Amino acid sequence: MAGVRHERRDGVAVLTLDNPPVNGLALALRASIAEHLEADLADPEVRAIVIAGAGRMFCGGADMREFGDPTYAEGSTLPDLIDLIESAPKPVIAAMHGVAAGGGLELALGCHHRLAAPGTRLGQPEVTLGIIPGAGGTQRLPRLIGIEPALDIIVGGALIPAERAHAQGLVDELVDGDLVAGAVAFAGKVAAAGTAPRRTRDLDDKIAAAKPEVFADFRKGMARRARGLKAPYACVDAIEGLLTLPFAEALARERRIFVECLASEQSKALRHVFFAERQAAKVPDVPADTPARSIEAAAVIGCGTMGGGIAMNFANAGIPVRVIEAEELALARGRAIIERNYASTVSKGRLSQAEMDARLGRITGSTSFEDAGDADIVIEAVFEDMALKMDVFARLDKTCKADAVLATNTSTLDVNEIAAATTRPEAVIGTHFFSPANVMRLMENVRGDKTSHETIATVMKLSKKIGKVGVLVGVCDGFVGNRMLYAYTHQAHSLVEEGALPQQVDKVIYDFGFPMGPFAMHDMAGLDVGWRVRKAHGASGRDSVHVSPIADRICEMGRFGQKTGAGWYRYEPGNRTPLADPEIEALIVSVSGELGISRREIGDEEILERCLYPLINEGAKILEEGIALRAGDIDVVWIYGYGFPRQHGGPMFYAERVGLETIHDAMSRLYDTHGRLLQPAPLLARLAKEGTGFADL
Ligand code: 3H9
Repeated sequence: MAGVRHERRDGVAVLTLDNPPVNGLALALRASIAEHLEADLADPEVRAIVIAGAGRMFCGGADMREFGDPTYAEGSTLPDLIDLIESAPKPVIAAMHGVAAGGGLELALGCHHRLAAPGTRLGQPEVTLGIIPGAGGTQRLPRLIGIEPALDIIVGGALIPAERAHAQGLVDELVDGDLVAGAVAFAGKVAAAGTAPRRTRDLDDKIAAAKPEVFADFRKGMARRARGLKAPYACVDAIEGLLTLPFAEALARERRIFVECLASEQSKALRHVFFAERQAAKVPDVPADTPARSIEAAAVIGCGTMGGGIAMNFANAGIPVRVIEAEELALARGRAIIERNYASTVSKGRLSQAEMDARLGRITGSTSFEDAGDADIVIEAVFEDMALKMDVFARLDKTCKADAVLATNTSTLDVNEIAAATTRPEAVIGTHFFSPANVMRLMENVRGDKTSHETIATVMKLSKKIGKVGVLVGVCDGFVGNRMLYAYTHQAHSLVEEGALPQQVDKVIYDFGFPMGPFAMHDMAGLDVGWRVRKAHGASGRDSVHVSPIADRICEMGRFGQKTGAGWYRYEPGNRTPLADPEIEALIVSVSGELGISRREIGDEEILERCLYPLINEGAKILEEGIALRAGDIDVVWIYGYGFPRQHGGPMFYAERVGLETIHDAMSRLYDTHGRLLQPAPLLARLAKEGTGFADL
């Protein structure tokens, strides 16, 4: 039961928040804090109060599990509790460790002083959940640190280290060693000084000189980052109340905006993503206590763009990694790319030179497979060719230590076939990274028929350790992500054959919230990749996702996208902006003619449906086949691997918002007109009929 642990030390009451896993401020915890606080304030033996957190952290904010409750915003609220703390006549001190986030930080802002253990991370991440700080954060944080730094924290949503928070004036002191003992001593001193409590709501020195234009300027600067999102603007609106309204009114306005955001579709979607991401880490038949191997050293086979990016992930996480290439020249080329990547981060001020050197120092190269022998995990990232991969795995089988994990970065090939090249298929797993592998957060971990629980547990744990979001999927052509991508891009190509132009399709998808449309994406990734996949499938006719006559013709012209300066679009030298190309438009019209299609006007709504519904339909098949464990896993794959707009919650969540019946009806119509590839998934048909959803499965 959520509650407060209460003790008394040297006349100082210590209230320790205790509500695992993150001391979320649930109703029961709020009530318990208020009850103890009132008793301590009434007790003449108590000189001061310290609020601390049990377990791993001070407090992760409001208990989001309560947000679904329609009565959440009513009754005894966190703002009421914080007002009680701030109004207290005795000093109240927050002693923070681990994390102080959201409502947790707001609780601390209401205290009269804030202490933190070094390394504590603090912030207002509400915006990432589609809401704003709703317990005074927008009014108290700027009073402590100034408007611009507060805008950065509240609108940015990232947690900042206590050291920076200390420099900004958010944290009064950093406490080395025993935090609570330090806080009790601090509280004793403040009480002995007998000065009036320092209430954040009364501070105005950091905001007195602020100019109202600061908000308009900030809004202008955030347009790109906040595209399609409502909460970042709501945050700025709420903070703006600081300069126009008395404290109590500004607080009431903040509350109204918070409640409005909480009820919004965007917030529901973003909260779904938060929980889906955490759920994805759990594999029902591989319990949390499954022994996982510790990864102290890694090796990557292949130092191309993918291999180099994968190696950087290990180096960034402090794990030494050996990169193995067939030739010195390739190794040197790969290393130069890695160095360039790090140097670019340093030049942007996001990494120190010393840290870059340390990371580079963890990456060593070799041209001998034997040098992968002592690695705890080896990730193969060679060319996408089954014979080559099988050869690599057969060699790894001979050279790697007995308990090593042997992973493949294949994006489409059969992991079972690759595993069969070894004598230890239980140690073989897919770890599908997304390009650029040092940036994209998704790791699609592919479980083969014989992959052991220990191997799965090791790789899922590793994903988190190297800052990735790991999702476990099963074997099929393209796994979850690329299989759905085929359905999506095939429709995009069909639309162009039927009458649309690439720039029209791309605009619709961009406006929906993707970072770019399918054609700009192809040009960025390189058209030769898809061309090779299509050739490998050797499909013909129009009844396969692996047929695209226009794309083939563009490749035959030597236009492979950005890297050759032309693809579906043309590019000016040194510029990555896609420009519509009359030559391609003429080619499209001519191929349509060759296919016997009379081109027609295609509306934006049809484009969106034709691109998204078949993608969702494929997701339903994947779910039914058990390739993905949960609909939420598919959402996570598409958000972190393909840029599906987070504010729509991922394709499967979005489908439920649109209505499965609507999607099923549209798919049935498309199937009647366009044939086999668009046949509604049986699961979609069943759920639409039952009126239930993917989340109910
Ligand atoms: C808010 O505060 C609103 C206020 O402004 C106004 C109110 C009036 N509630 O991430 P992890 C669960 S909004 C409930 O793996 P880590 C999570 O689902 C909130 N549950 O740990 C998982 O459960 P399970 C603003 C929560 O150590 C478990 O805890 N706060 C909450 O890597 C472990 O999570 C935020 O936005 C919660 N608030 O990271 C912070 N938070 O084990 C959200 C987590 O069953 N939380 N859980 O899967 C985080 O960013 C990270 O969890 C945190 C710890 C950094 C705290």
